[in-house]
Amino acid sequence: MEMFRFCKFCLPAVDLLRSGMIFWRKDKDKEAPDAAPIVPPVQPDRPADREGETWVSRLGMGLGKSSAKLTQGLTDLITKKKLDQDTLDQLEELLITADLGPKTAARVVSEFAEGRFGKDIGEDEVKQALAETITRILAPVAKPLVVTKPDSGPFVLLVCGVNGAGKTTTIGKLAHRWIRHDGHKVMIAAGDTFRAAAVEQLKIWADRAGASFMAKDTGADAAAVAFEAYQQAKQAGADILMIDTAGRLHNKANLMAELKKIVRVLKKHDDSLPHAVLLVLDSTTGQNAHAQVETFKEITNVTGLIVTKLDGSARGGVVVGLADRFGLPIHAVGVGEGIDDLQAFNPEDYARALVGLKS
Ligand SMILES: Nc1nc2c(ncn2[C@@H]2O[C@H](COP(=O)(O)OP(=O)(O)O)[C@@H](O)[C@H]2O)c(=O)[nH]1
Ligand SMILES: [Mg+2]
Repeated sequence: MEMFRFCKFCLPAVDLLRSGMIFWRKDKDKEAPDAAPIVPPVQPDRPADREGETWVSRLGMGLGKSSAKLTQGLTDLITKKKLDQDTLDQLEELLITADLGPKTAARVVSEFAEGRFGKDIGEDEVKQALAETITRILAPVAKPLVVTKPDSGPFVLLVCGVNGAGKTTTIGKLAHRWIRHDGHKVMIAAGDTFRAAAVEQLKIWADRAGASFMAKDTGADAAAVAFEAYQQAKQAGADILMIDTAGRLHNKANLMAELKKIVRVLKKHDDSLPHAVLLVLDSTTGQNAHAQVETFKEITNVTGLIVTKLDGSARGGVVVGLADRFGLPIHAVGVGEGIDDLQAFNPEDYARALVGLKS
């Protein structure tokens, strides 16, 4: 089977950053009734006050809340000249409160202490060293999403995550990237069939991005949507098919059954489907993101993560813990509600922003 690569995704993230191509770069009766779709206003051009902003500066501003805690803590902590056990213990606690989680905090502290114990240390040196250690943890998971279209049909991505994580928004951003920047033909399928508002919201994003859209009636079988969407996407010669899903985590049994059925039904078309299963995580949920990864890994073969809302999160440290614990690729990060606010994950920039260092 001949495959072709969407080569833009294979370029190193640094080149893409430089070139501006930053990206690769209810339970039924318990669910709230339909509300108006939550779709932020279109931003055709960036407002003037955002001109010249780089993603690092946006990330820095967002992570400012995370790093403020950490940097103030470091300033208070590094009062002694020599690095002793007491300082290391306090540093570990500080990293835990910065959402790295106990295991990762212990790892960071032990790597940091190596070769430095009993020696003179200054605040800036501590920040530099922490940034380097955190970069080492993040580097292996910073992997672009490589989309390879098989001859037999579109590349299929299943997008999962709990309600409110940012699935629908992320699908819109991905479609925009692939269509406007890379010229691909994209179809989006509304697998979150529970609420009419969810379908409507996805349709607005599809229109905005210029993607074709496939939906059935509210309450339709999500697996049937996926099955038919694949047929339609294939017929239409689409390069990429993205399938949105519901995220009713409080009814795990239903969620599990629904996602498993979508996968099973897709495999009737082709055993290699879906080609990627993206788990979207809201960074503001902090340590709860760990439980979400565990749950979705149990349900389905998660192939990569997209972490959202890093533009305003005080809990950016959670990304380090996730990388350390699960080792799942982090394909991109969400840094805003706009269509362009999806960026490649750069480990060094992230680590430096987190500890409050300018890039
Ligand atoms: N600030 C910010 N808001 C986001 C981001 N991604 C999504 N959102 C917002 O989070 C809310 C839930 O997003 P939605 O895509 O509907 O989540 P879904 O339930 O998983 O489909 C919406 O108000 C989005 O605008 C992000 O990266 N940054
Ligand atoms: Mg949604």
